[in-house]
Amino acid sequence: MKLVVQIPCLNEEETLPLVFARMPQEIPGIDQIEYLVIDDGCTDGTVEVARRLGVRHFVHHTRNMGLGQSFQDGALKALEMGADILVNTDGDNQYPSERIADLVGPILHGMADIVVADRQTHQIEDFSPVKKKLQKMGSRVVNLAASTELPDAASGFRAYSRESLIRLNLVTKFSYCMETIIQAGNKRMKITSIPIDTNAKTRESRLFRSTREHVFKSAATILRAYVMYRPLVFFASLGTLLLLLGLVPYVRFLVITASGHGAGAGRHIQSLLAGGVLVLGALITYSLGVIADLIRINRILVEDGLVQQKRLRYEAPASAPEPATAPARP
Ligand SMILES: Nc1nc2c(ncn2[C@@H]2O[C@H](COP(=O)(O)OP(=O)(O)O)[C@@H](O)[C@H]2O)c(=O)[nH]1
Ligand SMILES: [Mg+2]
Repeated sequence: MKLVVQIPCLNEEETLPLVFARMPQEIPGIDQIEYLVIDDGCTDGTVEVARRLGVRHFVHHTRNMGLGQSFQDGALKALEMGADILVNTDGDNQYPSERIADLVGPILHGMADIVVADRQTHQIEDFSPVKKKLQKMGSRVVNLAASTELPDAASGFRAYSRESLIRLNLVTKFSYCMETIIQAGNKRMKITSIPIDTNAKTRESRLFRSTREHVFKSAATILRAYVMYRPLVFFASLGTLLLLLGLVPYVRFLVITASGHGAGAGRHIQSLLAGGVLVLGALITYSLGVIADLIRINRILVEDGLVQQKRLRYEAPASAPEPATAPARP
């Protein structure tokens, strides 16, 4: 059983030694632990520091490509390295490396495909009350879209089984955290969570410059993932809302006309127009839902092909059957 611990890094020379200081050397049930650093266009000494710390495997980006792309490239490299389990942790020492053994436990015991560490954000002193609320709300929306019950959907400290890496196909470049959960949930993978305490903050998050940017980008990612997996629910809800809104002025117009005030009805032509536009909007939205659902079906077929390709590429071919011994000639 091989474990690959992956650390995506954007200029982490100062904190990387802290990440390795408590890295487990042995884990029961794991025969081999390897480390993989994703150099996401680092301009400091991250790579040299990592080499000194004993890292032998790297993915290099000549320029910064973002955390989402870094995760995806690292996951493919881990498959190439023959990882049975991949653990992702951050280079800023936010997560407790010494808990990796607990993180991989549910996968080792066949109880989960993905394990997400719960940072218990309500307890983190560095998080403002607004940030705590937003984290909770974000997790709730992700859980709704993924049919999961995870307390901390934005945590980057996770373990993935080899099978889950083969089946996940990510498309967002910005943040993979939410997308992996929504996709894994919709693909009926088993995702569990273990509580952890995070380490003291070493620096500000570089992923988001402000809370507003964080909320906006996360909401966009969740919405896109939701539309991708449940287009009919999304467009049918929106269409029905428009239809109901459109019926209000229509009904008003009909009531006025039916009540016999013919001259009055002529003055309510705006209601007819507003109703017409909204009902038309509803019909267009329903049609978009049908098209999006057809695209979803197409995506499933494309993904099936991708999964087969990954299996052929990364899974060791089953050993060839022994050649049958030729019958002895008389
Ligand atoms: N901010 C940022 N982090 C990156 C990028 N590529 C890789 N990383 C690494 O991703 C991890 C998380 O980044 P961080 O700024 O700590 O974001 P946080 O998860 O909000 O605390 C760190 O190990 C970074 O070094 C990138 O393009 N931007
Ligand atoms: Mg961080």
